[in-house]
Amino acid sequence: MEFFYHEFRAELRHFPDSLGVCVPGSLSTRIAVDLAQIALYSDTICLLLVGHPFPTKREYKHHHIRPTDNSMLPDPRADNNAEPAPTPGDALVIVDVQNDFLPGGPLAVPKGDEIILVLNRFIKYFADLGLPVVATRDWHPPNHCSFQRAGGPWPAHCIANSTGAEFAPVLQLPTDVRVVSKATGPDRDAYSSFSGTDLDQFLRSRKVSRIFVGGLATDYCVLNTVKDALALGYQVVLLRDAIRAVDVHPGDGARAEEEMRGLGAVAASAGGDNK
Ligand code: VGL
Ligand code: ZN
Repeated sequence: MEFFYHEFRAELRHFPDSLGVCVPGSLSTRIAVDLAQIALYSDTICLLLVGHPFPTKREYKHHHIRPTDNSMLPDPRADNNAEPAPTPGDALVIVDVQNDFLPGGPLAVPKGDEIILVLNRFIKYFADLGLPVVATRDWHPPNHCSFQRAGGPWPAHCIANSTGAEFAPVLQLPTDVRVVSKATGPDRDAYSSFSGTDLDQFLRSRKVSRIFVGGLATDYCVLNTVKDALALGYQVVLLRDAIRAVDVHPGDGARAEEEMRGLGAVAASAGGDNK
């Protein structure tokens, strides 16, 4: 049971009303997401994977789900831990939720897969209100300057049109999602989704003044996207449950969050009611 609730703690906190999805961190994401898609419809898969069917809402209520790391706790510094409700003028910006950045990929962000279901909830929320949903993607040529083989810091990742560059299959993007590709030329990297793209233009054309940001990775593309957004005059809501850090240096993610908040980003936790 311990194992079960550890594996499902994010889902249990965010989706007590829905069926669970199995994404055990120990499996490669490519396998896990396929299973997850099936598991959306089948308690049997949960049973096979974790030895226990997904609990019903009633069972959930009788258990105390304890978060195992601080990032899952409501942030006492936030004015209001429930996420601000999206309204006209808001857009959802999902940063680089691509296979190569997920567990099993060459540049895997630890626990990156945990954000997908949280993002799906936000996607539905925004789509139902007719508000813009943007998905950005790293979209590199094979000889991109950020790759180690070209003298850069990273293993090759997100090569344009490869499977690794595809959005996570479980991410339920709306049909009218605005896809923004970045760092598409060999000579420049772009950690910010505004860098060398038409994202600012698009948001302005849709009269957006505030963006809700989630995705990967907290300490690189999320950080730089948020910094540019604030500099461009957008308000930013940082979805703390929907970001994960690479943490090349331990604490990078926490420092990035601190920096974004210091610059004016409002941090919101979807799980503010968790005890
Ligand atoms: C990213 C490292 C290299 C990111 C992109 O999306 O955060 N990180 N390229
Ligand atoms: Zn990259």
